[in-house]
Amino acid sequence: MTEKDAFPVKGMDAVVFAVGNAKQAAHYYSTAFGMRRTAYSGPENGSRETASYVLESGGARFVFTSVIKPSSAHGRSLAEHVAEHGDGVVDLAIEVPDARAAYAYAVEHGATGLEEPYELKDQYGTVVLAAIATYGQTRHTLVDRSGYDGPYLPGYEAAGPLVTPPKNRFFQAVDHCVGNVELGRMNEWVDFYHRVMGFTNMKEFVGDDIATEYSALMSKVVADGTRKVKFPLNEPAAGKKKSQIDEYLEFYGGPGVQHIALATNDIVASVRAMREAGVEFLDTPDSYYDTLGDWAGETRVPVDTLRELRILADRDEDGYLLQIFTKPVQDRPTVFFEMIERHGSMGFGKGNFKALFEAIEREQERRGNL
Ligand code: TYF
Ligand code: FE
Repeated sequence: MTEKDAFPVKGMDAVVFAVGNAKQAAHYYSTAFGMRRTAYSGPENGSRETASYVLESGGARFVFTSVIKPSSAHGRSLAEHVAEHGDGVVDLAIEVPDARAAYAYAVEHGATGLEEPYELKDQYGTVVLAAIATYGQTRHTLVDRSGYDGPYLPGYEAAGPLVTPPKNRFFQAVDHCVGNVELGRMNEWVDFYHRVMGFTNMKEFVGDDIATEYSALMSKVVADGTRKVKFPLNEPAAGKKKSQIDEYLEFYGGPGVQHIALATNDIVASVRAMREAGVEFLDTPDSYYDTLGDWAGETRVPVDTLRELRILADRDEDGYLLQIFTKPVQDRPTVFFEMIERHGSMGFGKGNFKALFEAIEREQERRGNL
């Protein structure tokens, strides 16, 4: 970290989803992703307009909100978000030590302010929040919860798990959150995070060499100084086939969050449990595993187990990682998840792009979108 970080962040605060039916989404993420509900806000405790379920897995926090009966601009805009984009991410909320300072810095450096700094208070204390716009209709709420000791935010009540949680959690943190933006606009958004949040590039990027060979995407990764918040940004690349990013943009109705990567300590146990619970993962051809050992080398998991579960492996000069991608988790071919187990590598699985993108294209073809 530099001596004086212009835009200090503590980490991801929450990934907030607007969905058609938060009650059922919360159940899915409880059973299929092993998450436990920790807080709730709805008509039973004074929120007439929206119902929100807060689910956690270690340090990762997801919030699922749906509109019960729109009665304010807030409710109408949430309902519109779901109508336009389907279930999706409305907010990548970032925890900061000082939300007022963070907001002032961001707006001074060109961010669009959506919510001026404001306070929420209840018996557990005070939270300071502010919000700025990012790509599409996605926002970053800046959250200072240092003066608060409650279940999530003032207005929420503590609530227990919806199902018996698994003995071992499936993941313990959000590793990175990926945005898809329009053709030709990736660099603008990279600049946005540099300017507005003082983020810097991580070394992994996917240029047009890879993009055209695999007909997929171009990608750069920005991160805060401590590398706790990592945001890859994709734009479509024109190749032989329709880019997977174009398919997303078409069905999401514009830019938005493409995937959330979840850090796990035991990808084998987690993927087994998630498969058993009905989560669908992208398939990888057997041939991938025939040569995997030659270039990825030894990992803690035998190749036969990686093959059985269709887990990918990649290695760079710092170490290796194991990863796997779910299929889209709603009917629209939009948002999906990644499970990632890192052993030294700070990369994003570049060595797997060919196998991965071919798998994604097989799915695109099945949907008739290629
Ligand atoms: O976050 C990343 O950049 C990696 C690579 O559709 C990736 O997970 C990029 C695009 C994609 C799936 C994975
Ligand atoms: Fe990823």
